Amino acid sequence: MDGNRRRKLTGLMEELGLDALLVADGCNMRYLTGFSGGTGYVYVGRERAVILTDSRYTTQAKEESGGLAVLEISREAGYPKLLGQLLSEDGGRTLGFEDGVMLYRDVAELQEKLAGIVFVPLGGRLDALRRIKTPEELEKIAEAERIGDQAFAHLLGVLRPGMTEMDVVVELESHMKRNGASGLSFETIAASGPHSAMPHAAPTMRRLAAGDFLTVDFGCVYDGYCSDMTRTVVIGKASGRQREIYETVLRAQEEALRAIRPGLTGAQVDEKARSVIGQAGYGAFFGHGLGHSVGLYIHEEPRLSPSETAVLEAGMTETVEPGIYIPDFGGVRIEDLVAVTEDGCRNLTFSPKELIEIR
Ligand SMILES: [Mn+2]
Repeated sequence: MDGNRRRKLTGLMEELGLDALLVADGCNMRYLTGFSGGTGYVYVGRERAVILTDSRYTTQAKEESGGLAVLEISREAGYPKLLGQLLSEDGGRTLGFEDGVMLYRDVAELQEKLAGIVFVPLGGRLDALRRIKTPEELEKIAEAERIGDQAFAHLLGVLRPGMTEMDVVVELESHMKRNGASGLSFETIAASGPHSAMPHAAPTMRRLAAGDFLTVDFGCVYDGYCSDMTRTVVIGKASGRQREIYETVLRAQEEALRAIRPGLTGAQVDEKARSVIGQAGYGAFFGHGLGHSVGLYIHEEPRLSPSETAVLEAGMTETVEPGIYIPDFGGVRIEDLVAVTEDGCRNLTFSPKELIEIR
C-alpha cells in the first residue's frame, strides 16, 4: 500500500478509535490497494492490509496490489468467517465499515456472526481521503478529458442535420473507445431541440433539425479516472433568443472559472455563476448545482452548489457546468473540468466555447 495513503488511513483509525476497517467500495479498494476488480473487501488492521475476494479475482488482486496478502472468499470460507479470523488474530474489537456502501442485510449478518465486535459507521470518511488528487491522478484525469476533447472535435467534423441523437452518441463513444478510453464515465447524453431542456435527457432516435440546440454531455475513463464535459451547439443558424441564452450561460461559466481558488466554499463559487444567470432573468431555469468533483467516480465531493460548505483546496477537481433550461424551447449547458491550483485553477478542457452553428 502506498505510504501516503497508509498514513491517511492510520490517522483516520486513530481519530475514530478503530482497530480495523472494512473497505467495501470498489473505488476505495482501488485507491488504497491498486486492486481494480471492484469485488470483495479490503481488511485494514493496524499493521496489515488484506484483500478478500473470490477466485475470479485472486490472481488480479495479487498482481495489482504489489504483494498484499489475498484471502479467497469461497463457499466454505465466506467473508464473515475470514474477517472474524483476521480480527481475532489482530486482537481487533472496533471495526469501521462503509455504511453508505454495504447493504443493510450484509451488515446485519456480520453483526450476528462477529459477536463482540463494535461496528462504527464511517460515513464518507474514506471517500474524503480521495478529495485531493496527486499530480499522477490529475494527469490521468487530464488525459481522460483530452480524449473527450478529441471526440468532440471529431463530432464537429461529422455532425449534420438529419442525424439522430443516438448517431451522435455512437460517434462520441466509439471515438473515445478507439483513442484510449477503457470505458465511459456515464451514459452519454445527446439532447436536441425540446429534449435539451431536460438536463439529463436520454438519447432517442429524434433527428437533428435546423433551429435545434444540441447538448452533448459525455466523458470517459482512462486508467480508472473519469472525465466530464458538456458542449451545446445550434443546428442551422442561431436565433437571437438562442444566442442570448448561450451567451448568458457562457458568461456565468467564465465568471465562476475566474473565481475558483483555494479558500472559497463550493457555495461561494456556485453563487458567482448563479448571480449572472439570475441578473439576466433566467434564475428560475438553472435548477441544478454548478458542479462536482471528479476522480475514480464521476460524481465526487466536494460539490459546487448553494449548500456546499466545504472549502476548495489545491489538488481538488471540479466541473463548472451552469445551464439554462426552458421547457418546450430548449436548453444550454457548458461544462469544463478544472483542477484547483495554489492561486486559481487549471482548465483541463480545451474544446471551443464560442457558439457553433452546424450548417
Ligand atoms: Mn458533470
